[in-house]
Amino acid sequence: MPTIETPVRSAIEFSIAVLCYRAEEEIIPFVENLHKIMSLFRFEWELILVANFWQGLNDRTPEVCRELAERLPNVRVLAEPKEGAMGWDMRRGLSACRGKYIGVIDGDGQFPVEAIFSCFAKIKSDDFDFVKTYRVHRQDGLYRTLISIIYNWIFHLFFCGSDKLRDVNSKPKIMTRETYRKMELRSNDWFIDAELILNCIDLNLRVYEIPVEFHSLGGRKSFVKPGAVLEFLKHLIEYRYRRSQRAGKRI
Ligand SMILES: Nc1nc2c(ncn2[C@@H]2O[C@H](COP(=O)(O)OP(=O)(O)OP(=O)(O)O)[C@@H](O)[C@H]2O)c(=O)[nH]1
Ligand SMILES: [Mg+2]
Repeated sequence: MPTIETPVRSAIEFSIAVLCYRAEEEIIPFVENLHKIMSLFRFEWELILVANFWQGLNDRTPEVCRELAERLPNVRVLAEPKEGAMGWDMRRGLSACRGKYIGVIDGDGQFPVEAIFSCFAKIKSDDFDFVKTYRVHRQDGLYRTLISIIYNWIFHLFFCGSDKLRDVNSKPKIMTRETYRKMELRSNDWFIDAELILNCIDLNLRVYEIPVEFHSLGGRKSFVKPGAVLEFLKHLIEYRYRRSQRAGKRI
């Protein structure tokens, strides 16, 4: 059974981590579609299915992902008991990526898989450090759009210079391995997306953004609660404090 410990076969050009949290069977069409398109590439690539789970919850996602990895080549599965929320999963997924270019996307189908290829083509052809999308059309309703507007507004208020970058939480996010290696990421929750962008700013990286359409959720209700904005605010204050501490040490 393919696991994350699979030894390195050869130089992998591109790895993409797919966040599959509690997706169960709904992850199948997304992965099959992504795999079909990736199979057209003539270089080495891999898909990392992040199927981490909360112990005690009845969640079939790990076994669904393992079945996918058994029948689809170049697919590996991360299925560990969760020690954190989305940020923890994202960091685990990115760290498992072995490619020269690495990235992450949600597996709930809200972002079109094609966006992965637009981002990958851009980072490769124009030598950027980090390429992400921003959502121009959202079909996920007023509630989520409003939360995102408040989220981004607070972010830009806190960090001058960040206003050149739109839509902190949009994915896919693709970067070079070298970029990821330089970053200092510690968030276990939704703040991870902001942390990635703040690292881009602090490290003065070359970032490019591509417009994307964001689809509705379909079956399930949004996982994002209004409290996420307060949690975000708390993390922003902490990040600013840490940043000033770092600057203080350098003087
Ligand atoms: N909510 C949640 N998502 C997680 C977690 N771990 C990983 N994820 C992944 O994070 C991705 C983004 O989460 P979503 O809840 O879809 O975030 P969103 O699209 O901004 O918001 P909604 O779709 O409205 O819930 C999903 O693809 C999940 O697989 C977790 O602990 N909680
Ligand atoms: Mg979603």
